[in-house]
Amino acid sequence: MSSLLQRLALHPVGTDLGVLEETESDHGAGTYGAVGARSRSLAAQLRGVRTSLAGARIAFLAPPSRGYVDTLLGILLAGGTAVPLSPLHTSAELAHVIRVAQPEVLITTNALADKLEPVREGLPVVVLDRPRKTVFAHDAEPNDAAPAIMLFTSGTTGKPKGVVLSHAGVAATLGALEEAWQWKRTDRLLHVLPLHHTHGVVVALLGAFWAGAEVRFATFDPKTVFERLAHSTVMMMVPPMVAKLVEALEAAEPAQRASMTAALRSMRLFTCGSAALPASLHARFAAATGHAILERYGMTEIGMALSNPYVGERAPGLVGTELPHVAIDLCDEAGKVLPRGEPGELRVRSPQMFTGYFGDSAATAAAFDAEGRFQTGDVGVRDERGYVRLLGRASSDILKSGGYKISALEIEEVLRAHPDVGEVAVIGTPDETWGDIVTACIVVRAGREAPTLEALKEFAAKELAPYKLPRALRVLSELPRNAMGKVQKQALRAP
Ligand code: MLC
Ligand code: AMP
Repeated sequence: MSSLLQRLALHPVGTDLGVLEETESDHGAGTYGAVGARSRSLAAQLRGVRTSLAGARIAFLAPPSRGYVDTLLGILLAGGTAVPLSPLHTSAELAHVIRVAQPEVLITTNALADKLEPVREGLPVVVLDRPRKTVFAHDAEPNDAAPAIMLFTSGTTGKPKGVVLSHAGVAATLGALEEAWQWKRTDRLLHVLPLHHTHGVVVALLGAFWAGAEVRFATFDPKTVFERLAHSTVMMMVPPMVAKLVEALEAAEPAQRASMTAALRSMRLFTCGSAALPASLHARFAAATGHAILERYGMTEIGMALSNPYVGERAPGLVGTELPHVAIDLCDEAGKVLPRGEPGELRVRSPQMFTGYFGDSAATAAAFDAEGRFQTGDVGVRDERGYVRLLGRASSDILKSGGYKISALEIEEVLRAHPDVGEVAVIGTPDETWGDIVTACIVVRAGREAPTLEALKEFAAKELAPYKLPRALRVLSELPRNAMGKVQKQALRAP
């Protein structure tokens, strides 16, 4: 059995509860034992659908819930590769993931079954809340090298690619974070992140399970968060969440504010990552709550790489130093390691490293340099203590908005089909709260009128998840191009 499964299966059966849904408070059905039993029953059923699941991808669409957790763990126990799908995604996006991942089976809930129907392509669908035939089977024995999870993240080349993480890779991430952040079985995680990206799935959810801690899901909104924090010890955020919590605190009347901050007394750790947390926001959060946020840096492909210390200075605007067993060089374009203080690209070696982009060995090979280091495309600089400050990304085609990585090219491809759009370039306009604001720069098609932002959004919403839609529109007479005809995005981004 892989070290990941051994660790997840270790928790005593009666350990209080794996997972609570937003509306639930009954603990009985949520012990690790109960989650384990339901996962094993699902795993057995999956092996009834297809005898050998070793290496098979199993895609699943479920809201943050026990059903999600049972399914994720069930797939891992059955020896399959879990491919989480997002309820935020359109049919076109789900179809893309299914086309790339080539799953053998789909799993969903009654409520979401209709969403999968148009994209299921004749694949068998297991519906979680319908009665199932129990099939007896032994646990499969995935080893450490076996693929565990496939997560989709945008490449510079357009549509998202499937990042494959092995059991060993995931276990390395969870082990490093347990050590660095002092995860304990007594922790209670308030989980507010989406469950189709590494932050929500690996760092937060599996991070808690690795420690045998409790997880409570909630939809992110400040009111709910302050209510739930009173029962929590750990919360993980992306920068816009920090901004919204700070705004809510600063806007509250003194008495109300006192009760909001009193709710934070049980908290031992707030972390933030996935996008840059402005130093000013770090300071405002600390002033309003007394908590210094621990900012860390990672990437789907490499896992978690840099972190501010749990004990020691959590420096605003910096992402800290290497997590255990991670090695990072700051390099020039040729891969030469630069002296401390000079900005360079972060290149990474890590036991957490992904095993490849599924079905795309050329992209996998291109992601590593001649020394075998993963090229992140992120540029940073180290201070005298070794803490890294991130300065931006090498590519203008990769945006980070709301903590989501977004491919400008994927949005351009969709907008180009709008009848009023002649040419289009999508850029990120810097914003304190959102990181990048997705901005469509268009040249109107000859003989047509300029579309409104709303019209473009409505058009694009048929193909793209809400978080990828343009939030700003600039209508230009032409796009700046170089002699080769390539659009100069840096020129468009200049104020
Ligand atoms: C929302 N709004 C935005 C926006 N999203 N404005 C600009 N840019 C955006 N991206 C604004 C709009 O005004 C919108 O109104 C209003 O907010 C409410 O929209 P919403 O859709 O209800 O927002 P909300 O659901 O609250 O979403 C915010 C969020 C979400 C922070 C909860 O973005 C989120 O969950 N982000 C997490 C992403 C994540 O997990 N990334 C991890 C990747 S892994 P209107 O009128 O426009 O609708 C990774 C590796 C690592 O990166 O290191 O972790
Ligand atoms: P993803 O492809 O969704 O895994 O996103 C990974 C990217 O998120 C990294 O390459 C960085 O650009 C960005 N990122 C993650 N954490 C931070 C952080 N703390 N500060 C700035 N950028 C970050």
